[in-house]
Amino acid sequence: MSQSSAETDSQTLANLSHEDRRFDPPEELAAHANVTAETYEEAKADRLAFWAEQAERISWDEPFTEVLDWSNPPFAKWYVGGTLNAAYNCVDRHVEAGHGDRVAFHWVGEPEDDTRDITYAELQDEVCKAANALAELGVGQGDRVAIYMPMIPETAIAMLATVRLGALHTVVFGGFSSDALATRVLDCETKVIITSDGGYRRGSPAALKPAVDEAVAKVEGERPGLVEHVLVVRRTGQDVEWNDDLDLWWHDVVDEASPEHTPEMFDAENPLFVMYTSGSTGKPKGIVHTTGGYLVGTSYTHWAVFDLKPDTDVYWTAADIGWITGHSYIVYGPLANGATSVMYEGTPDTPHKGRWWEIIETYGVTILYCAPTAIRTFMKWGAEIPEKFDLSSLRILGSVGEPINPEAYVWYRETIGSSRCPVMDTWWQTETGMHMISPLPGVTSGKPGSAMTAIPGVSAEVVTDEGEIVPNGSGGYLVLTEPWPSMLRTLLGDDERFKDTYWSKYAEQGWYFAGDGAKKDEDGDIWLLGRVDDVMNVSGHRLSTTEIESALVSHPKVAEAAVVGAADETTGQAVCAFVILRESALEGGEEAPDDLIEELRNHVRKEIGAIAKPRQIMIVPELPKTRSGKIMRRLLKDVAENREVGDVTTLADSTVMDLISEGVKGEK
Ligand code: 6R9
Repeated sequence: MSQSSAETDSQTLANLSHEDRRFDPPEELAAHANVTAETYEEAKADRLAFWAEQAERISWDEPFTEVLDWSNPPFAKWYVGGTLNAAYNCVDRHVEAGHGDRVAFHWVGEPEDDTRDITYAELQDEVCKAANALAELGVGQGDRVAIYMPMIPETAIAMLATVRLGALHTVVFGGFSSDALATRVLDCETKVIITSDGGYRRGSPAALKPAVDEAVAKVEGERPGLVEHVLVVRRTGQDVEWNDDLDLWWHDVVDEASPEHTPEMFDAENPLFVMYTSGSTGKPKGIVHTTGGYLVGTSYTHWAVFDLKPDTDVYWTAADIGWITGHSYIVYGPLANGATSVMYEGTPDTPHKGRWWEIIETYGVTILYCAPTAIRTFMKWGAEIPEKFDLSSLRILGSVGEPINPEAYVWYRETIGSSRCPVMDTWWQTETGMHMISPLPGVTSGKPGSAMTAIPGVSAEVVTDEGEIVPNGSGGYLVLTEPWPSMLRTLLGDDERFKDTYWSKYAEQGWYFAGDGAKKDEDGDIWLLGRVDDVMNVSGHRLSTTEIESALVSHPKVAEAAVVGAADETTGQAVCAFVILRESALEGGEEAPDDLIEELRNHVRKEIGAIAKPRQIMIVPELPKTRSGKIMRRLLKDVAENREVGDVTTLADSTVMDLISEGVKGEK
């Protein structure tokens, strides 16, 4: 690291260490926690023995003979020789154990009173029927199935049916464009697409099938005959175009199929699914996960980090299945653990802004897991909305996707968690498959804004550019120093890019490069600072977008903030901030007065230092976000640098950029 960035790091670190709020685990929770402090020591003493022990939560047909084969790094093999079936582990075995009547999903459709409770026994029937239907369509081991669906039970059923056959799914977020779908179908070579006529969003049916038709036409142009069948679930009842050569109604083929299906057992390393994530450049990366290690990793972390008690907890990941969070913590982790979950189809403000809290009250949700972007939105709407509901069933809160700003953390804990529920800030990635850095609810004294330490069995470090481990109180890059069971195995069809992207920077040390900036505070706890490519360089000082955003969000009038570095003639880059005000701050009138902007600029100066004071602050109504709630700073940078806005295909809502560009033009 350069001299100047080191100085900036110590300056900002000094600022971070002003965060002296600490939240101890609730006594009652700690007394009965699934994981205690000793587990860290045990796992450290013998990491592989620890992961061998965790594998016992999974049902194996053939036992594995070796925990990890790392003879050809970075290509890992976990649970060598073991055989299992993922769907059997998530469904059938719970029925066999006498839990057939337990609810697997309390499904909540967006239209009010459109709900469905699905027990494990019912789920087993549905998955078996779908597996029989897919097998009939020619799907077998190694084949790929694309799933482009709203948040309905059939999405999880389709995933489980696919993997039951040893085939792979690639779930494409229903908000993505037909282009994004076509690219993934081509790259993944999927022979079947499972979709629906549409789903409910913001109070009305939103079509999905037309995007599939467009994607299929595009794919046909490049790879005629690649897609053999399109299976369509009827959800909204809206009209759809029908292609007799390809299209089949789910209810025609699945409902007719037999609910008996004997699962075949597959090798632990049989690929389970491909999930695409956007790289900073080039085409999306197809992250490949395999069966045994992924199931062990997701079920262990779901049990440990959320202290899951399957008999009594009602668990809710309020996220989309089209994001890795949905794969690991709506589908595989919770089902492998035999948990009862909520699955919600719609948006948080339909038909009213208290919808989430109403769901928690209705189902007695005990564990809530969501993204900081949602929390900041709720802060913007005001505490009086959740305060109208009974949230006393909640006992643990989770956060994922971005660093959670200390103010959002405290608001979440106090307003949603009645100052009682610990907040699990979970750092992980599509690539890691499972939680990697997180507090544990019965062990850790939480610090708002810090993801704390690697969980038992995981080894993370913060290192310099040159690969030196930084001392406490310093920043650098986050690396994972040992392999873990649910690690990605490769990028689909591109071993070289896999090695280059993750393993080449610290090839000598054999570390996995996560692409995130991080700091260790004086206690050695880890603070995530955002993607490395989001780091700005202002007059030679390296500044983190996350810290400036947190400083802005700590101002009482600010709900959300996104910071980018825009080209600047004198300073190289300059700090540009896009800010959404809280509803209460807008009450005085529509326009944001100049003195408010000045107040915010000075607030950042006071919180972090003069170097971080934004050159420009733009008040906007919305921010561009991906399906997982990550702000697409690249697009804001285009606005800040007065450029044509780039590719918006991975935005959850592609119209947002028009709103922002309009607003900003109006302001100048
Ligand atoms: C699960 C997920 C991965 C990137 C990751 C990091 C950011 C996720 C975070 C976090 C700070 C957390 N990220 N969780 N940053 N604190 N608790 O989000 O996967 O979509 O692949 O994104 O998200 O930058 O590198 P994915």
